[in-house]
Formats: sequence, structure tokens, C-alpha cells
Amino acid sequence: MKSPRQLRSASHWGAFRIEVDRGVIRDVAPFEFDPAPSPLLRNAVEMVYAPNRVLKPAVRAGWLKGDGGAGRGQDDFIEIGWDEALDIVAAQLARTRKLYGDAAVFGGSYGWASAGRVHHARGLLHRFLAAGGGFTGQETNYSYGAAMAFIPHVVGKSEGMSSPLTPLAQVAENARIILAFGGLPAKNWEVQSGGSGVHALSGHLHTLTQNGVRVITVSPFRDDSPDIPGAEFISIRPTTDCALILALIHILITENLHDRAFLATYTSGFETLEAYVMGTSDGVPKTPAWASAITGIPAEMIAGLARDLARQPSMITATWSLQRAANGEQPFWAIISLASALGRIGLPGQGFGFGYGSINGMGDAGYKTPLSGVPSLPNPVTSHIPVARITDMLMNPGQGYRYNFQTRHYPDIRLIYWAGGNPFHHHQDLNRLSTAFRKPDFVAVHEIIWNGTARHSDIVLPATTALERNDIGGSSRDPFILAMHRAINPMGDARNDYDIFAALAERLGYRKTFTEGRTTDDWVKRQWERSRATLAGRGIDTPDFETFWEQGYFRMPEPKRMKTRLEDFRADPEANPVETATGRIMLSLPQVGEEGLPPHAAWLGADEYLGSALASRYPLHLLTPQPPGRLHSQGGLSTASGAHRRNGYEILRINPKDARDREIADDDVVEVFNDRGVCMAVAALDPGLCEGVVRLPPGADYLGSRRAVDPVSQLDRGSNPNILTRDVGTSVLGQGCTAQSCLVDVRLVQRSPNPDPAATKRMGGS
Ligand SMILES: Nc1nc2c(c(=O)[nH]1)N[C@H]1C(S)=C(S)[C@@H](COP(=O)(O)OP(=O)(O)OC[C@H]3O[C@@H](n4cnc5c(=O)[nH]c(N)nc54)[C@H](O)[C@@H]3O)O[C@H]1N2
Ligand SMILES: Nc1nc2c(c(=O)[nH]1)N[C@H]1C(S)=C(S)[C@@H](COP(=O)(O)OP(=O)(O)OC[C@H]3O[C@@H](n4cnc5c(=O)[nH]c(N)nc54)[C@H](O)[C@@H]3O)O[C@H]1N2
Ligand SMILES: [Mo]
Repeated sequence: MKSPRQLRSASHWGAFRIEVDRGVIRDVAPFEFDPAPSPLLRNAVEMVYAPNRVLKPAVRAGWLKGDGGAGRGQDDFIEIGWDEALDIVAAQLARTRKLYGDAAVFGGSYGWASAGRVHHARGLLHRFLAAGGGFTGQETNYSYGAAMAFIPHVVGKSEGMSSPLTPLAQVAENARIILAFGGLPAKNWEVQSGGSGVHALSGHLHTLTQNGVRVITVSPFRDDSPDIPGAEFISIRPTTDCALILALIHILITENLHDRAFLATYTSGFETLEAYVMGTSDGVPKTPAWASAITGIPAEMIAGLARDLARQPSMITATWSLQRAANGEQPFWAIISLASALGRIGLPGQGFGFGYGSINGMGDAGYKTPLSGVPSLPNPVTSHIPVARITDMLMNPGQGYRYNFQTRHYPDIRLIYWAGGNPFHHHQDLNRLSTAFRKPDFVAVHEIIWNGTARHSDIVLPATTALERNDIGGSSRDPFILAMHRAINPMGDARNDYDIFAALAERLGYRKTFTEGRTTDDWVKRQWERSRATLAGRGIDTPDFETFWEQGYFRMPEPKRMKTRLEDFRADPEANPVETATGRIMLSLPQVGEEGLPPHAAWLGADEYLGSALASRYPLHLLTPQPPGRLHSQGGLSTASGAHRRNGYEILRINPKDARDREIADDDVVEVFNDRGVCMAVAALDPGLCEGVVRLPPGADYLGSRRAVDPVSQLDRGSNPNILTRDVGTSVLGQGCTAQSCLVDVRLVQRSPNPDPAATKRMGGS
């Protein structure tokens, strides 16, 4: 493919231009149309040259000795040649399929990989394994898995978690209040899956400010509130939002502020919810005073908020993190119930929508930018699991479990294949996962970084990064389709995931099925042609491939006004019913009752939160929000990520009072611990954090290996909080990840070598 004059590429954290000098990337510059380029931009380049880059195929020493997997995560690796490596992987796949069947191959391989859509590692792995007979996969996601499974039962399939939100521009125009559970944290808008040309949050915030919309954040952390004049903040104890929302509904009912006509026409089951909220069904009225004791929010403030919402047009949103907790289905169901009681669903810019604070591009104008990767092939195996149940699956083959109103059974996994994800970043209770990963006969990983997942494999195959291959990036919610030019030759012996799979398929006798005779560059051109065809169908002209490739981007025209969510349903509920059992929004679901849960949104508490029994032993609630400075574990050693570390450790935010109780000062090295494990961090006192709450972003490497001693302290412990988080599904409804339901305590390990006198004084003060 011809190289353009200006080299360009994209990452999940934005598009950029590249300066190359004699085969080395010298610098990157922001995409010229991005109004707010991300400070993470250089991460893409720093990952290419990272000191822990995987450069050659390598096999685990213990595997060569036939240790049955016992040394995974601990062993040394021995570099081997590509032919030998590919022979090993092909032979192990063939053996597993023959002896144990195709379901014994686990290829779920959850993970973000890189931005380009052709070289999407997980999609390519699925295609490769499907063509070879099939595999056990993973469904839903870590982001909003519980809601993804459950919310369609409440509002219908096409109004589920993947459908577009009401554009924020319409919200700004029509709503007077945005009630944002979890706020609109700027750090989350740095990234967008697939890459983006525009970082849109600052623009939206400007419009909201101009239109005088009240943005009310409810969160345990003040910084989640956007940095705009007049932004309001209500501090709440983590994972107690559902209690607050029920109390808001209680006020609406008692003060007759609820929209009875809306409830009667557009919803079903309100009476059941009402009986619970008023306490007639369980003897506990969900009053503001009741909610205040759970949430820590003054009762008068709750009542005032309910009255404000009843008076003014509103949009109610929550970050996805709210449902990444025990019974995480409940706060989302409660929000839909509250929005129904307010009766504003389907009116322009009003109602509810989840995730405005979660990721770049939410609430876009409705671009529907068409992008596609190498197509999937049908998977003949149906034993897939809800994504976050991986350790349970590995530990308990054959065991039955309830999920999404079905009984399923875990398959018996003998081979794990991972490409483009880092379970030793993303999963909970990592010491348990580490044990589980030693069970299968064989583990193969494609990686670009020597991380916890690579070290838990038997063979690591070095993959290229996006800057070493041609691709096309972008997101359906961004106005740009982005050319991703190969800037340099592959580092070391790295190969494209696609070429690795093609070589394996060759050995296994199905190369043609996998490649269809195409090279990766053929696929890049073909994917552009597919986008073109889709756009032609919408009457949008596009240039030919060569012109697009030289230009480096294609900008979508501004779309026509997009509808507010459920606008058609509101206009005519008979003609446009929602796809639920009653054709209406279901505030009560009898089949939830059959699962042993209340049949309506309910406050169920949790084993781990500030009000649970365990809080007497572990009195701090640990939140593990998305990391600023990097995407999950990607770019962990980058400069931008380093700006959020101190002395080699991640920063643990702690309320000054909780710090004082433990004689901890700013910059002290601390241990964060519970019964599941311990990790280390540097303390930062932060009065913006709710008392009893600590905050440590995930993404640090899992150092459950003697290869990875901490670079500064030489202590063999890192800052990976997923050592501490719990690995139990949200509930039988969604079986999502519950990382946010986690109690810990913190103790001082080492005084800061250079204490900041001002910080010490601050501590002694308040
Ligand atoms: N405690 C806690 N845990 C969480 C969360 C939380 O909020 N709290 N959030 C969860 C969420 S929402 C998510 S989405 C997950 C994210 O979890 P992941 O998506 O697994 O995290 P990443 O670090 O992005 O992992 C991508 C991996 O792919 C590798 N990679 C990148 N490009 C390529 C490529 O082209 N080829 C190959 N072969 N490899 C490549 C990277 O080096 C990296 O190791 O984490 C979840 N975990
Ligand atoms: N910089 C950066 N941005 C990212 C990512 C990244 O890795 N790096 N990952 C992306 C991905 S994959 C995803 S899925 C999204 C996830 O998006 P989210 O799930 O929305 O992200 P979080 O940071 O976990 O949570 C947002 C905020 O919710 C608040 N919060 C936590 N628990 C509670 C609670 O119980 N109640 C209330 N009211 N608030 C609470 C936290 O203070 C937190 O700052 O982020 C995306 N954005
Ligand atoms: Mo996510």
C-alpha cells in the first residue's frame, strides 16, 4: 500500500499525526480537528518502545518440563523461533479438540486490544477458533454487563445498553436539570473504543453552561462533578444510590408529584413498586429519613431534590460504575422507575440514559459512523459464559448457575487462548484467578507487553502494535473514519495477530477459511469499501480508497436531528410498544420474583458496603474507578500514566479524617488489605472523598510473579487493586462484575521520604 505524505494513526484515546525519522517514531501531534486532544496521546508511541515489550515468541520453562501448569505466573520464559512456537500452539489446539471437544477451548479473550478495526485481536481470535470447530466464549462485558443482560427486560431489547443515547445537545436545549449519579468525570471521556477524532466533553459542558442547565452530581467523589460554574455536588456512600432513588420516589408519591397518567399509559407494575416504596408490602416506608441513614445524605436534601425534579424537565443518568456492584441491576432499574414517575421519558432531551459520564462520544449527534472489522464466523459451540464468571468456570467445571432467567453449566476448559485482553488487569480477586489459571493443560497468549497475563501463559506470541500495521479506526459515535498508517516496521520478531492466526490455520488445514485469500491490506481496503457502500445507501459521497488513505480521514456530515430515546413510544405506545412482555416499561417483573428477588427495584444492601457487618473489620469502602493517564493497563509505563503515580506506586485517595485515624500523611507508602490480599500505594489526602471511602484506580501490573519486583522499593507488591476486589456476580439476573463492592483497611508501611510540611499541617488541622 502506498505510504501517504502525512502519516496518521489512532488509538482508543484519540487520533494523531506521526513524525518518523529513519524508521523511528520521533513524535506525534494531535489530530487537527480534535478540540480537546487527550493528554494520553503519546501513550501509543511509548507502548511501542516500552521496556517490557514482548519481542520474541517465548515458552514457559516449567511447561517444557511438563509441570502441568503449576508454575504459571512464576516461571522464567525461554525464547524460541516462530516455526517452533506455531507448531506447539497448533499441536495443543488439535490435541485439546480431539481429546476433550471444542467447548474445552476457551477463547472468550475479553479485552480492548488496539483501536483499528481490522486488526482487532479478539475478533480475529474468535474467527480463527470458530473456523477450527468452535470455542467457549464470553458474553456481555465488564463495563455494564449486569445492565446489559437485565435492562432489556425492563425497557425492551432495542432500548438496551448498546442503543444510542439522546444527544447531549438536545438535553442541553430541553432539560433544566441533569441528575448525574457518578457525575460526568472528565478522565473517562479521554477514551472511546475504536478511536475518535473528537474529544467532545468540553464542548458539551460549554453548551450546558450556556443554557443554564443545573448539573447535579451524586457521587462519593467531588472530582466527578464537572468543572463548570454552578455545578452542584451531593456526596453519597458508595453503592447506596438505590436507597436514595427510592426515597425520591417516596416523596413524589406522598406529595402527589408523580405523573399518574404517564405511569398508567406507559408502564406496568407501578402498584407493586408503590406498595414497596410506601412500606405496605414490607413494613418499611422508603422515606428520606430511611435513605439518609443508608446514604449519608441529609433527609431535607433528598426531599428538596425530589421536588426540584418534579418541577423541572430533567435527564437522569448514571455512570456504568453504579451497576458494577453487588445487585448492580437495582440502581439502574430504580432510575428507570424514577424517570417513569417523573413522566418525562420520551420528551425532547429528557428522561433517562446511562453512561453520559462514562466514555467519550456518549450523547453524540447520531453519526452512526459505519466501521467494521474482519467478519466473524458462526461459532458452533454454545457454552459461553457471562464475561466475569471466568474464575468460577475454571474452578467448577460442570457446575450449574442461574443467569438471565436460564440455568447454565460451566464447561470443562483444557486450553485458554487470549489475544488483546489482560484478565490479570481486568478481573477481580486476582489471586483466585491466578490459581484458576493453573488448572488448564495449556495457555496461549498474544501480547505486546510482558504483563500478568503473559506470565500466566505457557507460550507468549509477540504481537505488533497499531503503529506497525495498516488499519482503519473510529467509532460509530464519532464524526471521523480514521486511516491508520503503518509508521514503522514491527519491533523485534513481532507479527500481526492476523498473520499469526493465518499461519496456525495453515498448520491446522483451514487457512483459506480464515483468510479468504486476503492479506491484511486487502481487508483494510475492503473495510473502507464496506463503509463506503453503507454511506452511499444513506446518500453520502465518499472518496475512493487511495484518496481516503492519502487524506487520512473521512469526516461524516452532521446528521439530521436524532430522536430522543423512546420519543416514538411516547407519541404512540400502541403503534410503537417497547419490546417487553407487556409492551410497556416494566416497573415490576414477575419473573424476577421467581428468582428469589423482589419483583421491583429494591434496596438489597450487599455483603460489602459501609452498612454491612464486615465493615466492623474492614471499615473502608474501596472504589476502583477507571484510571486517568492510561486505558486500563495499556500505557502503564507511559509518562502520562506516571503522572498519576508517586515513588513507583499508584495513588490511593483517602479522606483526611480516615488518614488521621491511621496516622497516615500525604505521600506515605501504605498497604491496602482485606482477606483476599494486599497491595501497596502512596496515600494522597483528599477532602473531596466521602468519609470511609478510599480510591485506587486499577491497571497496575499484577506482580504475582518473581519476575516483577517493584522497581523502587524492591518489595514484591504492586498497586493492583484487583487483588482486593470481590469475584461474585451482581446477582442471578446479570452475573456482572462487582468490583465496586469491596471493603478494605489501610495501614502505614513507610513514611514518605520527603514529607510535605504543608500536607502534614493540613492533616493536623481539620
Ligand atoms: N477493579 C476494577 N476492575 C475493572 C474495572 C473497574 O472499574 N474496576 N473496569 C473493567 C472494565 S469496564 C474493562 S472494559 C476491563 C478492561 O480490561 P482489558 O480490556 O483487558 O484491559 P487492557 O489493559 O485494555 O487490555 C488490553 C490488552 O491487550 C494488549 N493489546 C493491545 N493491542 C493489542 C493487539 O493489537 N494485539 C494483541 N494481541 N494484544 C494487544 C494490551 O497490551 C493489553 O494487555 O477492566 C475491567 N476491570
Ligand atoms: N481515562 C480512562 N477513561 C476510561 C477508561 C480508562 O481505562 N481510562 N475506561 C473506559 C471504559 S472500558 C469504561 S467501561 C468506562 C467506565 O465508565 P464508568 O463506569 O462510568 O467509570 P468509573 O470511573 O468506574 O466510574 C465513574 C465514577 O463513578 C463514581 N462512583 C463509583 N461508585 C459509585 C457509586 O456507588 N455511586 C455513585 N453515585 N458514584 C459512584 C466514581 O467516583 C467514579 O469516578 O470508562 C471508560 N473511560
Ligand atoms: Mo469497560
